[in-house]
This record gives sequence, C-alpha cells and structure tokens, in this order.
Amino acid sequence: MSVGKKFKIASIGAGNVGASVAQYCLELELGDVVLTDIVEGLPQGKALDMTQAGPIRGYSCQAVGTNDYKDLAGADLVIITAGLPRKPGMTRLDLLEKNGGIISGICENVKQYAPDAIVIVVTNPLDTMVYLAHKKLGFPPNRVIGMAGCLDSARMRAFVAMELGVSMKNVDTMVLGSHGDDMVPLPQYTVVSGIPITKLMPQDRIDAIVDRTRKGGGEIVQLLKTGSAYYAPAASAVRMAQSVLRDEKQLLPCAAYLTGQYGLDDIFMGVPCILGKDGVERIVELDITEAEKASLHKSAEEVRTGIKQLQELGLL
Ligand code: A3D
Repeated sequence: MSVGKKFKIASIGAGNVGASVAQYCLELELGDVVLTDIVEGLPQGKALDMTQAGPIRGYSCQAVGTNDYKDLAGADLVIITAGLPRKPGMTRLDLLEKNGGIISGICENVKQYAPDAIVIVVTNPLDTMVYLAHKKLGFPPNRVIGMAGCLDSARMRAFVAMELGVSMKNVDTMVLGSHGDDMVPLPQYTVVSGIPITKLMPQDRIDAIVDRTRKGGGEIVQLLKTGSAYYAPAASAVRMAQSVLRDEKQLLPCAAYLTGQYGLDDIFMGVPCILGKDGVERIVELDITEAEKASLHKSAEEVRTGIKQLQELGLL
C-alpha cells in the first residue's frame, strides 16, 4: 500500500457499527468510503446524508452507498461489520452458522474486487469469524485483522479513568485473548501516565474493573435492549484503520494470526500488534503470569470450539 495517496475504504454492512465506521473515517479524512449493504437504499441514504454533513463538519472526503460488490474495486482497506448480533432465543451455533455464511459470501467478493486490501473484521463471534475470513480470502495473515482488543482495552481505560477521576488520555491498558467473557485484561500493564494502577487503587477495585471490562458488551446490550454497542466498536476499528492507512505503527491489541506466539498456533487471538501499511507488522510477546497464560489458553479453547463447529457446518 502506498502512503500519501487518497485512500478508498470499504465499510461492508451499513448498520449501526458500519455506518459509524464510515462516519468516523470521513471525520478523520482517512479516505473516501464505500458503504455496502444488502438492504436496498440503506447504504445509499446513509452515505448521502454523511457526505452532506461534510461542509459543516469540515471534511472533504465523500461516502457512496451501494448494494453492488463491484464498487469495492480497488479498495485499500475493507472493514467488515455485516452480520447479525446475537438475538434472544438464538444459540451461539445459530449465530455462527448465520454470520459464517455472511462472512463467506462477503470474502468471495472482497477476494475478487479488492484483492490487495487489508481487511478488518468486526462481525461476531469475532475470533472465529476472522479465522474464517482469513481462510476464505486466502490473503497473507498480516492482511487480515480482527477488532476486539482495541475496544475491550478502551472500555478498561474508560473505567479506570472514571474510577480515579483522571483523563482517559492518561490511561493505557492491555487486554489479550478472545472477545467475550474469557478475555484476559492485564492489570499489570495498566498505567496512568506511567504509574501502575496497583499503586493507585486497591485490589478489589482493580478486580471490579476487570470484571466490568469482561462484561462490557453485555452491559450495553442490557441498557439498549434492542441492539449492541456501536460507537466505541466503530471508533476502535477506525483507530486500527488509521494506523494502517497512515502507517502509524500504533501498538494496539488486535486479533491476529498466531504461529506459536504465546504457545498458540493456527488461531486468531487478541494480542498486542504493531499496525502499519502492511497490516499486522509485528506481534509483541509480553511477559505474562502463569495464571494469565492459563486464562489465555482457556480463551483459545473456546475459539477452537467455534472453528470446529464451522467445520462441522461445512463452512470451513
Ligand atoms: P446491525 O446494525 O444489525 O447491522 C448489520 C448490517 O449488516 C445490517 O444493515 C444488515 O443488512 C447487514 N448485512 C447482513 N448481511 C449482509 C451481507 N451479506 N452483506 C452486506 N451487509 C449485510 O448490527 P451492528 O452494526 O450493531 O453489528 C454488526 C456486527 O458487528 C454484529 O455481528 C455484532 O455482533 C458485531 N460487533 C462486534 C463487536 C466486537 O467488539 C467484535 C462490537 C460490536 C458489534
């Protein structure tokens, strides 16, 4: 990917997350956005509306809406948010089958029309869907990335800042593992302007923050009742997109393809990654405790179960 040109970003899925992704990309002037969905009129209407906000918000990038995958042609970066959130009465397996089918179909089109793109997957169940996307696309693993850790660590940053009454900008955290209850927040790597939180709050408050982070998605679902979070998820995906398109080399937790790191192989899991123009340019291996390692491996088992189910469903 060449840096300095005007980029083309495809946001596939024009629902809550996909439309917010497009909006943030325009606000940051990361590039022009192609908003894609299967619902006729939805991406076109939202894209036109966003473009018309440009003169007021001061951006000159534009969005176009489409139902035709041919319009992805030449996209530098593709963000996939298409799919269903889990609804009441739906089992994990139902979700896996439904979203697995959607991701497979989309990847066929991305492969055909945007073969050089870097792809960020947001659709749940995240770690399984990004694995499926990688297999279907056949792209080198550095060009396929899952968004989850960035969101989970942003949630933890917000909770720490709220607890201590400090600026969110001063808080840094790291969350490893799969997206969901088995994620592995790392208090030992959580700092406020370089000061470990262990020096700033008692252990029971740290434990409460870790627990709230793990359940962060569910807390919002409970409040919204008819949907799941989208502002912070979209902001997280766009932060990753920004680091890639502007070759910023930000170190962010992302679901990346592991080849032995943290003792895990042939799986996508949340790990610290350096993101630049080539996608995942490096995976950073942290020194973690035995208990954290055990949690990470437990988290990996969940993901492997999902991958096995995809195989049983004939999707892999
Ligand atoms: P929603 O607002 O329902 O939007 C999904 C959109 O996908 C809808 O507009 C659909 O019409 C569209 N769609 C369905 N099938 C296709 C297809 N084949 N091609 C193109 N578009 C299609 O959901 P949302 O935006 O709130 O969430 C989208 C996905 O992101 C869900 O799977 C969520 O669970 C997931 N999500 C993940 C995170 C993570 O942290 C990993 C956070 C938030 C949401």
